[in-house]
Order: sequence, then C-alpha cells, then structure tokens
Amino acid sequence: MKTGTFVSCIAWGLLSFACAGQPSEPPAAPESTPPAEPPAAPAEASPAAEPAAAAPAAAPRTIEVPLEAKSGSKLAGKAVLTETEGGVHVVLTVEGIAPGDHGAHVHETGDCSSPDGKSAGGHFNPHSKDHGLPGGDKRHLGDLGNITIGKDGKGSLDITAPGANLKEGDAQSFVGRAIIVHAKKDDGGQPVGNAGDRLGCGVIKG
Ligand SMILES: [Cu+2]
Repeated sequence: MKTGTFVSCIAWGLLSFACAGQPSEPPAAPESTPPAEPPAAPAEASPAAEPAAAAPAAAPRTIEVPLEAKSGSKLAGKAVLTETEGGVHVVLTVEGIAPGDHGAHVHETGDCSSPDGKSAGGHFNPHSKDHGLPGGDKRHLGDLGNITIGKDGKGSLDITAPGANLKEGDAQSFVGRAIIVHAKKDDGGQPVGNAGDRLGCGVIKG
C-alpha cells in the first residue's frame, strides 16, 4: 500500500466517520412533542339544568297584605290575595271595628301613609265604569262590596274580583294598589258607595 492510498483511506475513514458521526437525524424534540391532546372532555350541557331553569313555579301567586289602622280606629287584620282563572280571590279578615257592614275596595294608589288613608286615592277603576256592588256588571275593578263584622268586632269577606290579576305592571293588576276598609256600609251609590271614613289600609306589594 502506497502512502497516498493509506492517506486516502485514512481520509475516507475520517470522512466516513465524520459523516457517520454527523447527527443526521432530526432533532428529537420536535417529534417527541406530544400532539396537543384534546382538552379534557368538554363540559357538556347538563341535561338536567335547562329544563329545571325553564319551568317556573306553577303555584298560584298569593300576596298577603297586612292592614294598618287609620282615622283613629282600632282596626287590625289582613287580606290574602290569590290570582285565579276567574280573577283575584280576596280573603279579608278584620277585627276591632264596629259590628255591621263596612265597605271594602281596592283603591288605586299603593300608599297608606296618610292618617286618614286618603293617600290611597280613589277606587281602582281602570275601565272608568260606575261604582257598584259585587254581582253586577256595573262595578269598579276594585269594588269588593262589604265585609260584615259581628258583635265581637270580627268579620271576614271571601270574594273574587273578576277581571283583576296580580301581574306586575298589568293595567288590571291589584299589585301596587291598596285595600281600604271603610267606616260605613257601601250602599252601591255613586260615585263611591257612601262608605265614609277609611278605617284600615294595606298596600298590595308584589
Ligand atoms: Cu273604598
């Protein structure tokens, strides 16, 4: 072997070695990067949540209205109002006033602040009808007739006011108005039944 060949071989060997040693593989890092995994199971809409939120309570709406004494009376009591298919069912219970009949109405303004109860305004009468007693077509929407008080000073009235409701903001709603119990009987006369002073007042709050 001539020296030249030897050198060549060495050179080739070195070259080969160098070539072989040349790290020709692509860097491991990029390939070894794990493919982005899909995010952990996406939160699927809970099937129970939606129907539960969509179904409002079916119970009829009931509002309890405590009455405050007015015009120096000793009246105590409350009204319980429930919206029904036929109107607003009113159960009025009162004590502490003289035996006999006392006019009861829903008045237009939910304000019982004045000592005589007149802050509650006139009868609730959104259809501008004549005043009347229950049972007739001629009536204010807020006309409830009379509550009869016994010798013990106690009495109750159970009546449904047709056409009224307890919906917020509705033109025929009793919400935001006031219940008044008067000193005298509502005789059905115009314009408001001659029922006299206001002995009790309660704001119908929604
Ligand atoms: Cu009245």
